[in-house]
Amino acid sequence: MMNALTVEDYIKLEDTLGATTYKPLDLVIERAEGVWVYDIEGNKYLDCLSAYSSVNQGHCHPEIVEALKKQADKLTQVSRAFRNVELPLFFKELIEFAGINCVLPMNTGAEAVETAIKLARKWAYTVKGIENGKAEIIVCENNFHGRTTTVISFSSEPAYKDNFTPLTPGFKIIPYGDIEALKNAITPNTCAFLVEPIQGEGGVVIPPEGYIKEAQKICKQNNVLLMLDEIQTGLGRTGKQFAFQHEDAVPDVLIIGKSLSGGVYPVSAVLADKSIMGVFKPGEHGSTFAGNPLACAVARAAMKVLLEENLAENSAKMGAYLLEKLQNIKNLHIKQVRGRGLFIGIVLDEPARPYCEKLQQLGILCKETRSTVIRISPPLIITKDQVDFIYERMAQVF
Ligand code: IF1
Repeated sequence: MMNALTVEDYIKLEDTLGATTYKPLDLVIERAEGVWVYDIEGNKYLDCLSAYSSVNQGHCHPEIVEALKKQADKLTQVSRAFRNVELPLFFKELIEFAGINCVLPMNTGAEAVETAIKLARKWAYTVKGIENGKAEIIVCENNFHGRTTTVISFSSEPAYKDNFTPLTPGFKIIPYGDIEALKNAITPNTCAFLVEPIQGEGGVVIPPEGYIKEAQKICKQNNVLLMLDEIQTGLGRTGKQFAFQHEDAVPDVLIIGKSLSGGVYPVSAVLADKSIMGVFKPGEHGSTFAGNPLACAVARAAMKVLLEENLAENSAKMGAYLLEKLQNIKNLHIKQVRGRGLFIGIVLDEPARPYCEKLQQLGILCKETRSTVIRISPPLIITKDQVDFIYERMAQVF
């Protein structure tokens, strides 16, 4: 009988056999439930990353796992060459959930962003009347929309795009949160403005009040599609079902993923009014696993949990409570503590990694972003006592 593998054994295996595209904290997790994850040494941690906001409903939510198991015993995948019972029901429930009347299902967030880019370009040429090949999409500095080649083409982060040339043309980068810059960047060839309502990877950057509403107005005036990437901010994370609801601004194209499946299965989607989505004709876009019955069953359960457990509301309440407590921590290295709902960033004037490593020793898992920001985004099911658990350890470390 082989001896049980140690943490070092697992790390060595992973690092020698796998491509080194990550620098993870050195703990080996073997199970998780709710806000808690457990490593192979029996240590217990409160997850303040929520797998990059893909387990807003908490790890292994019983209702979502149950939906996966039941569907897995019945029908997992048939491709879109045929129809299935789950897909139209998923469409119906997602449209009711988001309030936008047409859905194109995909698998990962990046695929949904790519889909939105193709949608905007086809709309540019066949509806707006832009000369073919000339469509421009405006994006923001410090954006993060995924890792595929076209998407990294408009990243402002050298590490994400250097050495992956030649890049995809047709994108213009403007400063985030700057309405004048948006106005000045629009040309007759502009077909869309793609933006995160709050920049996640960029360091939980919250734009000035009214930015999205203003952007919507300018886009409407110039016949430009407002495309919101809510893959990370959506599904209750910022204290509303979608971050755009903080400003009563509705996007022309909404891009979601991550917690759309509660972290149980890759599910993403693009929503747009039929007058826009209608530009896609049969055979022009697709994906083997997109909209498969297993994905649909899981996503339906994940949305049901968000609604039944009022998780957006809990995110708003617990987020405000945690933000207020964190803002009272006195430490000369803390430049700012900002956030909306349970989407919080502690901005330091020095590397955040050592703080994350100290927090790990105290039973808190969080991840630095942009090297000096500690992102705090626990599952939205978190209780007041668990928020106190986070705060006490944060205060201890600082
Ligand atoms: C990694 C970041 C977070 C996203 C937004 C699209 C996507 C993401 C706003 C693409 C994905 C993930 C990707 C993951 C780490 C994580 C991340 F640090 F990279 F930026 F969350 F902040 N739009 N974000 O946040 O969705 O294709 O991954 O399903 O690549 O390391 P995906």
